[in-house]
Amino acid sequence: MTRVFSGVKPTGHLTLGNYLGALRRWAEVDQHQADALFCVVDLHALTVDHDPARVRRLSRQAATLLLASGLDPKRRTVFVQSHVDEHARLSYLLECVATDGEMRRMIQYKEKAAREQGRGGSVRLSLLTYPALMAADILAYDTDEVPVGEDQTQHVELARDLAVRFNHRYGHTFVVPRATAPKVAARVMNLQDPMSKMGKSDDSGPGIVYLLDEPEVVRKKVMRAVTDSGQGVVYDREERPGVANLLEILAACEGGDPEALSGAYASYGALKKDTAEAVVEVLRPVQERHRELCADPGYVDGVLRAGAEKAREMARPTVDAAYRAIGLLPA
Ligand code: AQP
Repeated sequence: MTRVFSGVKPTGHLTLGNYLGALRRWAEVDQHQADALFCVVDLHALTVDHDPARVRRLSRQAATLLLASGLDPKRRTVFVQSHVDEHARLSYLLECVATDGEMRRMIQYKEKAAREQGRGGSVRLSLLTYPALMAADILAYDTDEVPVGEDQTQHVELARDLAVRFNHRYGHTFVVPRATAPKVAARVMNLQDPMSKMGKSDDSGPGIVYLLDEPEVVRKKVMRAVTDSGQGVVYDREERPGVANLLEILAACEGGDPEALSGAYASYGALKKDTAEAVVEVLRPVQERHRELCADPGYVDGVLRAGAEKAREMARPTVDAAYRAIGLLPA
């Protein structure tokens, strides 16, 4: 059976981008077709300035939202990264295989480093090295497929390169993974700035739909989305990014094709109204389930404990094999 691994960072409240680009597909497709692990990758949240209490809160919220999105912990493994030591153990070995140059080429590093510097802050070393930790997250589980949004494909490519290099130098140890992206909504854009990704650690609130936004807030954000001054509803990602984004969101929510949908609308207003309602309807069951789960925090804790135990057992043999292969004396 195909092994799938994917994760979400507790760096902010989860967004519609996270849901359409990742969580929904994990719940509706991946967990049924594959032996899948889903992880709250909390160590990644420490790569930028953070408040410890907030990271703890967001980690629990992210785990709860994974379950609320439909991941079934009886069938698949849902856990928190820092509960399984194998990730950090393997990360160091992969740092010894990666090069400084390839880490510095990572787009997320360049963007986030520039953002930190722009705010007058300093750039943490872990922001540069975290793709090695992400590679460890993936490779520790003999992962075949990593379902991610478009923004993460470069990191999965790096994990592939590191696996191939390690296997070549030290003998076959890792499965070489590949990224898979959703057909639509692989990159949901910010409603106020359709040239930028809808990201959860972004500060521009009105352009970001959060999974836990009330229906009225969702409607307001979608109705105020930036479109453009062109005529008619046309699907063109380059020239009409705002309209294309709305069409993609609508298509992802209703299961259609953005280009075909564009023909059904004569005005931006009608498109926005239908998109807003479609988003509200997609989020409704997730929000209801989230409310139920919040009433029983012991259940979520139990799921995460059992998930970590299972994940540890799965990762240990591969990580131990990597320690032996690279030349470390067995304990
Ligand atoms: N806008 C998006 N469209 C489609 N997919 C997206 N994903 C994220 N944003 C979009 C996918 O969601 C999964 C989890 O994402 P993540 O937690 O690794 O990171 P993020 O949400 O991409 O992070 P932010 O908000 O940009 O800021 P940071 O990095 O600081 O948290 C991934 O599969 C991702 O592709």
